[in-house]
Amino acid sequence: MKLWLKGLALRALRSPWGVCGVHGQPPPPPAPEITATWEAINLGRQPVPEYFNFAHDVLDVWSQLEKAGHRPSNPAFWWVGGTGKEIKWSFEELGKQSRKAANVLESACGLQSGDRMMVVLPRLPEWWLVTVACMRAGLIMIPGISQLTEKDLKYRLQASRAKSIITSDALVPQVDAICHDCPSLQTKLLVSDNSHPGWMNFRELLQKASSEHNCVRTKSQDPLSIYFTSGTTGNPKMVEHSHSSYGLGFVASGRHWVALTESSIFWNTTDTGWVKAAWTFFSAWSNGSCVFVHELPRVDTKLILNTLSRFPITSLCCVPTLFRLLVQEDLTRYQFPSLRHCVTGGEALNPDVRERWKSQTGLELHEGYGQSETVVICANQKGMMIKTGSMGKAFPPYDVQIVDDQGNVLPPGEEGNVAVRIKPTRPFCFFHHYVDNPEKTAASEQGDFYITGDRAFMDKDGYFWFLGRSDDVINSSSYRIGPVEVESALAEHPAVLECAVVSSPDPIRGEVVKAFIVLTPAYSSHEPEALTRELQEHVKKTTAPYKYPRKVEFISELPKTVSGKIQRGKLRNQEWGR
Ligand SMILES: *[C@@H]1O[C@H](CO)[C@@H](O)[C@H](O)[C@H]1NC(C)=O
Ligand SMILES: *[C@@H]1O[C@H](CO)[C@@H](O)[C@H](O)[C@H]1NC(C)=O
Ligand SMILES: CC(=O)N[C@H]1CO[C@H](CO)[C@@H](O)[C@@H]1O
Repeated sequence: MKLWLKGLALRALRSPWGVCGVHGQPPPPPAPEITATWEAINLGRQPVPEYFNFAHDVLDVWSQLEKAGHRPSNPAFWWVGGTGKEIKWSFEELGKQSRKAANVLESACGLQSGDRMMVVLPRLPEWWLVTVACMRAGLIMIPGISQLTEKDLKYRLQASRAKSIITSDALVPQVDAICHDCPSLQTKLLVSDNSHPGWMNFRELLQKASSEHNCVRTKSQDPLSIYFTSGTTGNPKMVEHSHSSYGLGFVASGRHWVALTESSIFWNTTDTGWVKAAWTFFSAWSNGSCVFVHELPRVDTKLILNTLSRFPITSLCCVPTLFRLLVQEDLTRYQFPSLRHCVTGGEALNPDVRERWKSQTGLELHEGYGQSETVVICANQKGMMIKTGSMGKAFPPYDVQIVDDQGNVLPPGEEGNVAVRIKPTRPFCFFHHYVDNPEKTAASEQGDFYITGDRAFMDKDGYFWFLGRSDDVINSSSYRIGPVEVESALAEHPAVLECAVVSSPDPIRGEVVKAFIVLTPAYSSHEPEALTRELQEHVKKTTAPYKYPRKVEFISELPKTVSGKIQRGKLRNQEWGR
């Protein structure tokens, strides 16, 4: 029996029971005792162990706890397909399947610890298996969305020098078209019931693979994953996270923001390719919760609401734009008998959405904030007083401040950069660096802080108020206007289904506020000029008058990312003819 966890200094895990639960050994310590240690590490109260691997040190531990009856009979993973087919795995089954998957990656694909692998799959159970298998085999996983174009794929494969890619039918033609230009790519794995020449069939290989596998012994700081994150200029950057940053960085937020317990069933509707998809299972599985997934072939509000009422889902996370669509439905026609706790993040939550969700379901919406480079750094924790429109307070152990461009801390009420203190000690849950890009890494730091690139202010009670990405803030006659405030004001008007606010050129003021608005059906045939004036007056009354949109355009749909976030940059470029 390997005692890798020696370095963890965990009384619980250092017991002879260890992590392997050998027959005849004393019973494992109670689960909360073990998870409390993980939380203590997350909070910086205990040192990060030298070696850490989430598959081995968390999932396999839960497998043992489950066997010992220290966990309710919930599945660990519950998948519902578009046709209604269901898959449920216990931690033990997840362990077995992911060990087989690790053997496929090592034997059939010849991948070795430290190799990089691109994983581009829709919400199929294999995504979770391959993710865990990469940890077991020590492979560095590079997630991507299924909507990637040939150009995107080529850039990502070349920049990352990935040795293998696993994807589904949809992307086969694109990969085949560019793989000759990607010399590092040695194997292509397909998750499908069909076969394609030049591709290995993952499902067939998985069936035949052995379920015996020795987890690679990874150091806490070894790379776990690389995420491509797009800025507004230049090529996407590669954000590298380590085994401990993600594996131990979500314990506390899972407990206190998502309020998960071992009997929770947590559904996060966001796409797997979206960079932070893994957040969900790190927070859920570290507390022994169940990860619920619906294949959701398309965004369908009725399907989402039906799923919430049919399945015993206790905890829900959707992006704010999706909650905005859900509250347009008549929610009184549905009952969500198990739902207890709802969270949101990824973009700003407009106050009216929170109020409408709450009045119709009786449930609070807890907003959290973080980015691909970090973990959750601000949140409205369970039980905290929520101020409508604020993204909550700094989440422990992070020292989040508003700083100027030189890294000086600004007083409450002043707008500045959202920043996290990284000196003298860089929080271990932060990204390591931008791969192959030391200039970018250096540019993200100012003084003692990591600069997120978002603008906000903090009030005297320590609550943060998001204004927008730095590039999204509008500078009109030297007045600084955050798009989010204007959007939230507009959103309160019954004519507005969705909206996005960006800067638009103006000969006198340099820039002015422009609103792109999608109307609710009841208003879609209103006279546009009268409606524009009505909306402008509404904003002047709701927020400071200088923020009103001088330009308004009604459109049928807003540009969005696959994860449903509004792409203001696209609209802004269109305005400025870029
Ligand atoms: C839900 O998933 C999205 C992206 O996949 C992620 O950004 C978000 O943090 C997740 N939410 C939680 C509570 O884990
Ligand atoms: C805002 O625009 C004015 C000119 O209209 C300029 O002088 C000022 O530097 C700009 N401020 C910022 C923060 O870009
Ligand atoms: C098994 C376990 O550790 N459960 C914990 C999950 O998180 C809650 C807090 O949200 C703890 O109270 C439980 O002990």
